[in-house]
Amino acid sequence: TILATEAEGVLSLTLNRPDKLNSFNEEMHLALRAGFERAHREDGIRAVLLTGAGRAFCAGQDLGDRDPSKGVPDLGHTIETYYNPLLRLIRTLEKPVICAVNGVAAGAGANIALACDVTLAARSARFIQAFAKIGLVPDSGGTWSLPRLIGEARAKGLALTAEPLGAEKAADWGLIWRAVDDENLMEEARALATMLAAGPTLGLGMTKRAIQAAATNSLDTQLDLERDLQRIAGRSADYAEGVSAFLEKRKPEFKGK
Ligand code: LHQ
Repeated sequence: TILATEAEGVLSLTLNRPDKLNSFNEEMHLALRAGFERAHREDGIRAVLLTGAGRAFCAGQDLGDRDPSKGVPDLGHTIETYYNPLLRLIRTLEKPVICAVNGVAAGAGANIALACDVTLAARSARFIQAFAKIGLVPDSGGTWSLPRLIGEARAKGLALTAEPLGAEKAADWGLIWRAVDDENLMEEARALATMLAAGPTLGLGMTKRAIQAAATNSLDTQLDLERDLQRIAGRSADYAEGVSAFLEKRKPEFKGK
């Protein structure tokens, strides 16, 4: 249910249940989690690229997976067991996570894409906060990320109406990094992931951490955090290499250390 390949420091994870629009069942959840756990564990992995197989990115939870004979489901348990650990793994990974939204991203699928660090989308892709259509509340961090990324008015508009938002508009609004012509999406996403994986990934990881911390920190706390992280970055081999390469007018060779 997940295709995992590694090349040039990039772990590519592809959601692979195309006939179900890559919606999540338990097996896919566990496989995707294992992929992100591997990215946490292995130093050789310096960036992750997440995408979907077929015409969709991800249609959220597999709604056909529910067995009505088992009575009223406890969705809180599903969230606690599967979605929240995944979201925490993505956000706490101190390596860039690039998402290539190749087609429709609905429900939890949309919000997982928004939790990634740099999200590109094919021009034909759409983001749908589908929850409202079935009586649910946005999950996978959507109620946190949407207002932060696009403001409360647009967040509520999307979440209450479940109106699809095209990739172009998503980029204009600041929901994602960039909309890309369909035929160029994967090439651009791979180039970006490879470039970041060859970068000073210790510094990039701390940059991710700092920007995320800003959502809840005061300016004073944030200035202290920047001081502490810069102290660490300043002692890194990558900083020494970056400055040497600059002065010697050559390309730096970063090791992520
Ligand atoms: C699907 C799905 C799907 C199963 C398409 N499941 N089969 C967390 C905790 C616990 C429980 C609940 O949820 C959550 C979080 C969530 O993610 S809630 C939101 C769940 N997702 C949705 O409500 C989206 C449902 N899907 C759609 O609205 C449409 O399929 C979209 C807009 C994604 C795509 O529309 P189309 O391009 O027109 O494709 P389609 O609707 O024809 O779908 C193609 C096939 O995929 C179809 O099967 P079939 O056998 O008829 O070809 C769909 O039934 C199946 N499929 N999404 N989530």
